[in-house]
Amino acid sequence: MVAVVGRTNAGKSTLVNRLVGEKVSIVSGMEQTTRNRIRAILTEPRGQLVFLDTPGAHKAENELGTLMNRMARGAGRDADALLVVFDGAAPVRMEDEGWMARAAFSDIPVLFALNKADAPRFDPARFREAWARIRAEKRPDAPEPAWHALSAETGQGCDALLGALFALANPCEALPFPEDIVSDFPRKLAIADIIREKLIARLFQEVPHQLGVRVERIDETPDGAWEIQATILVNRASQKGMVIGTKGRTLRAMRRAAEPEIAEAYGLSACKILPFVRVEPKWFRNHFILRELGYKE
Ligand SMILES: Nc1nc2c(ncn2[C@@H]2O[C@H](COP(=O)(O)OP(=O)(O)OP(=O)(O)O)[C@@H](O)[C@H]2O)c(=O)[nH]1
Ligand SMILES: [Mg+2]
Repeated sequence: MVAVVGRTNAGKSTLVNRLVGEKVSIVSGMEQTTRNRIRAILTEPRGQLVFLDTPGAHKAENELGTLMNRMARGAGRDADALLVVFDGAAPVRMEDEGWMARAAFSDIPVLFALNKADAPRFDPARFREAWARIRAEKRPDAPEPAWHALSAETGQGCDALLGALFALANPCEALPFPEDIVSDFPRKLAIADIIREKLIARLFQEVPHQLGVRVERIDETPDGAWEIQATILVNRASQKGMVIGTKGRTLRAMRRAAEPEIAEAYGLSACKILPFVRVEPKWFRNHFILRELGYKE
C-alpha cells in the first residue's frame, strides 16, 4: 500500500492514473481537485500495488478544506511506503517543505517523485537543496529517500518507479484485492467526480472550488444504457447561471465530455446525464452534505 501525498497540483492523481494504466482519479489544473482518498489498484505478474491518492495539502478555508488536509495527513498511517510527489517545474513551496519534514520522521520507506520532468522549467536541484536543509535541521540521520525524476504526463521514469515499489513490496499469501478491479471507489462518487472534472475545465475563478456534485440515482434502461440523475451544488445564485451557461451550453459541454467517458468506463451502450443545478449556500460547511458527497466518514 503506497500513500501518494504532496501539495496540491503536484500531479499526484495524474501519476496514480499513469501507474495503474487507467483513469481512476480526476485531474485538473485547478488546485484542490481531489477531495477524497481514492484507492487505485495495479495487478500484474510481479504482484499487486495499491496506491492511495489523496487531496493535496493547502491552506484550508472551510470545513471541506480541513477535512481534505486531514485525509492527506492521515494517509501514511496504513501504508507500507510513502510516495511524496513534487512539481519539479515549480518553486519549492511551504507545503513541499512540510512533506519533507514529515518524510524525515517517516517509519516507512519514503520515495520522492520529482514530477513534470517533461516541462521546460524542470529543476530538481532546488528540491534536493531544500531536502538537505530540512533533513539537517530536523533529523540528520534520516534515511535518504529514493529520488525519481519522472513525468506522469509522458510516462518517462514511471517504470523505474514501479520497479522500486515492487522491490519494496511485502510478500503475501493472497492478493488483497481481486485481480480485475482498478479501484474500490464507490460508483456514484466516481461518476460525480467525472462530472465535476468536466465542469471544472469549463468554469473560472472561485466557481470550480465551490462546486459539489452528487449522483442521486442511476437508472438502467432495458438496452443497457444508464440515466444518471445528478445534482450540482453551487454556493451562490450567480454561480448557477455560470454552471448552466448561455442557453445551457456549459452543461451540454459537460455532458458531451462526461457521457462517453462514463459509458466507456462502465462498458455501457450509452449514458445520459440529467443534471440539476441547485443553490445551496455554504454547502462546504454543511457536515450532512459533506458526508453525502463522501468527503467525511
Ligand atoms: N507538464 C506536466 N504536467 C503535469 C504532469 N503531471 C501532472 N501535470 C499537470 O498538473 C496539473 C495537476 O495535476 P493533478 O494530477 O490534478 O494534481 P494533484 O496533485 O492530484 O492535485 P490535487 O488533487 O489538487 O491535490 C494538471 O494540469 C496536470 O495535467 C507532468 O508530468 N508534466
Ligand atoms: Mg489529485
